Amino acid sequence: MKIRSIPCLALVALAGTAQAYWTVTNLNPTGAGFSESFGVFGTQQAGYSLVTGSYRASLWNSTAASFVSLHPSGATRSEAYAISATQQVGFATIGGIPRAGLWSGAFNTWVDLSPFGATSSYARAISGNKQVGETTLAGAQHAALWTSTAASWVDLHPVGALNSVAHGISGNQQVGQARVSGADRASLWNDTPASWVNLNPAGSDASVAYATSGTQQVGFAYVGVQQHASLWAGTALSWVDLNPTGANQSIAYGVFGGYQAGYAKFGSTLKAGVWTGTAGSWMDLHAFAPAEFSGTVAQSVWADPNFVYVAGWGYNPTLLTYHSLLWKMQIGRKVSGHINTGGGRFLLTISVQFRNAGTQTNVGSPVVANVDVNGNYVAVAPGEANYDITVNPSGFLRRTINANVITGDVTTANLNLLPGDIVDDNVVDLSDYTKLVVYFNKTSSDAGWSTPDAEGIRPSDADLDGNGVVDLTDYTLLVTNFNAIGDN
Ligand SMILES: [Ca+2]
Ligand SMILES: [Ca+2]
Ligand SMILES: [Ca+2]
Repeated sequence: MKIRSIPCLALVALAGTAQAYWTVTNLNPTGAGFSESFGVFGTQQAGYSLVTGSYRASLWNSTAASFVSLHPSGATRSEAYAISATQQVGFATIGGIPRAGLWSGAFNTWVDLSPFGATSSYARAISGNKQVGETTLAGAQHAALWTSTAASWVDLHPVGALNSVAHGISGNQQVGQARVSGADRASLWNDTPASWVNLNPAGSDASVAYATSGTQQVGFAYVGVQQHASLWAGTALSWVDLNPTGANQSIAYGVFGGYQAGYAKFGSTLKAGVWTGTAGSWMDLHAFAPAEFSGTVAQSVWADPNFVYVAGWGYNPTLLTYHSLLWKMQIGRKVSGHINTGGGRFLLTISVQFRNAGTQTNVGSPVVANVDVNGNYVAVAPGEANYDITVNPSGFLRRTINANVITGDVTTANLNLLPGDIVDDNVVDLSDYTKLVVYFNKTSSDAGWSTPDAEGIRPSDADLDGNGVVDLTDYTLLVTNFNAIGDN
């Protein structure tokens, strides 16, 4: 993406009940006042960060600590809008003029793409060795196409348009907007001004296309007075309204591999989301963002056979800042549910082993799943088959349940765990009791709290409820489950 409207954001209470299979990473570099991501490709993200008083084009590799400044020498401001393989595009303001530019992963690789005489230019998307954006010459904003040098500049401006901008590119196809007959029209080109196609849906007052990938283009079109996220397949007639039920505004900024990314506004709350081709496919990504963000927007999407990556930003109303965010989802059938620890210690992660159903034959390695604050976990299955899943956390008896993902995800794989197995042999018996007695009244501030004894048992293992002391509560848990045997 590309055009950023400063939205009206409001506080919102997060639902917190969604299945947490998207992980979210805050990419804001340490010390940065603001940051946003506009592009994602592979594990890398492009955007900007406000660092030491200036906007700096930024490159990340999926963590805040990986931040690299692309800010060229002599620039007063720079932003990166898109990334493809090892290259990034955006602009840098040098000599008072915003100049379209191209990087190859470092600030000193900057290539100035601005045509001679342009009063401003911006590169907004990249595909292979081609870049698109816009230039302003003699006061007129024109869609632009480059092949990695300023001299390669091609003016894509359609005949008769007042102004035009190219926002996206995929291979030989460019998308954007052209102002025709007084309104912006979502636009499609194939490398030349004469190839211009008007994507504006019949009856819509205005529209913009922000991205293209393969045969799909996305953006928005006005439906009445509302902006609706939109999907096209090369023609105005192919237009699909992606606006989710209940949303009063939406825009799609990114498309890749059948996924569309953007936001929908519910009431006054902006929610990042992803679609797969229809309004009904809307997936709310806002629900997975940290609660500090009252609003979120997705700007770009990329996918490989294993993961879907979405880059964007969140607004923090307490700090009044925007932070660059990365959402990531592992592709595959998912098994999810609630972990009930039966009064035992809270588990931050759980190691889930998939087996062929009804057997003890493992399928693949254990999957380590995070457990959210509500005790919910999600594990991605190794395939689409009838599995059992088995877990055996330290201090608990083994639990094994069926999880058949042949026809779809399983969302009710609740794991009811029994604590008390201090000596980890899958039965709660006298040896566990003996250890509890030995370590009774030990606390986490005692020396040796986490030191294994001759049998490999630590005092902390006897702290069954994890509150930092071995006491009567732990004893009661053990007694409650005395003689219980774990699953196979
Ligand atoms: Ca165990
Ligand atoms: Ca035991
Ligand atoms: Ca305890």
